[in-house]
Amino acid sequence: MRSDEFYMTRALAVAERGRGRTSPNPLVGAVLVDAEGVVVGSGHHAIAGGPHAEIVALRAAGARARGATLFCTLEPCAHVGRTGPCAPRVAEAGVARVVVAVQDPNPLVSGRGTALLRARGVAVADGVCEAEARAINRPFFSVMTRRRPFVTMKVALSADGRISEAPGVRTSLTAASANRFIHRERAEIDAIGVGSGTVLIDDPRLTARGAYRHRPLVRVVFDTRLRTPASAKLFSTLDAGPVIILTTPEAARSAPRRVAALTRAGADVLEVEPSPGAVGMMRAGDAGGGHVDLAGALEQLAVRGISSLVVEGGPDLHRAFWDAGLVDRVQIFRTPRELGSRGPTWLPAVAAGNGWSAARPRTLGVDLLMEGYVHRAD
Ligand code: AOF
Ligand code: ZN
Repeated sequence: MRSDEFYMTRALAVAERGRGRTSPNPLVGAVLVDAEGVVVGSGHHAIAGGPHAEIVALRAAGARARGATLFCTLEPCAHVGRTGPCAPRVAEAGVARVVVAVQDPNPLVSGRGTALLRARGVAVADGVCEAEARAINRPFFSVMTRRRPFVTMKVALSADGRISEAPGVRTSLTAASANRFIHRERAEIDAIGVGSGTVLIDDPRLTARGAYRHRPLVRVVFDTRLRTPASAKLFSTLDAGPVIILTTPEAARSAPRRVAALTRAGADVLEVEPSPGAVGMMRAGDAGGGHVDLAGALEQLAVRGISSLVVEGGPDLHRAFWDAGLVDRVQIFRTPRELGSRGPTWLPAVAAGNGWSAARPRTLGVDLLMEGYVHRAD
């Protein structure tokens, strides 16, 4: 038999087969290995609500599970949800030892799965490849421990650090290769967010094109002033996924006809009550209309099953998310084009790399992707 890390790495690769299909549930992989080190069964969680990875692996192994070691990228569950619980099934199958990468952050499980296994006489080791196991499930951990989606802030910048030719002018910067990458990512995330300014200027569809997407993609407009027009392209692509307009109770009260028009167009208009002392108020600028409490908005999105959100802009929305400390990952697409001094710049400190760690840049055709995680204590 090889090292625990060797088989766990394999289980992590197996878990990846579910990518894009399991949300809001986690990616999970399981591998059963006999005393000689032969893999006798493996399985992954293929779709939310479907059988858990451990059960798929146990079924594949049949009687050969007896005396085997189970490598599991997430602690086996101990609760009855849509399926489960898995931990008793693992014990009943005669598995001798269970190696777990990371404890399940789900409060229904968290520690109970491994405790149950130990109580039934199964040897348990945990923390094997823990960092990797957390990394494949950042959205799931985010929702379970912080009750909000994992947030990526994405932007395209010109060589001279501008976001457009001039304020309010639609400017597309990235070339074909980066665009393919962006659409592949869109195929995996749960939701895309933009400010109402971006809808007015760009009229984007915010769909995943040229990449297979398994589920509807939720499009979210942060719209304090209810400026989104009912004629927006977002509403002609409702078959790609629902559109949520996040606004304030105040704006909804003062513009009932706009709410009605947006609802008729197919929007789900969601009023976010500003919580006392809320962080992440998005200012509506000089036109008035109050604030959207971003933290409260994210909580509402999590309740709707959204575990990952990519915030595409514009700069006011980016600034509000950043200042509220609600960004987890930064993605900057650097393009070779120069836009000149009429073009607005983007959060200068973030563009300079403050507050986050950029990994080695990745080349995507003529463009460069700088991506990294935000420094945070939690
Ligand atoms: C999964 N797949 O392979 C494992 C999970 O909604 P349920 O009943 O499927 O339960 C989901 C919970 O089960 C999930 O939050 C996690 O805590 C635990 N483990 N879930 O979807 C799996 N092993
Ligand atoms: Zn389970």
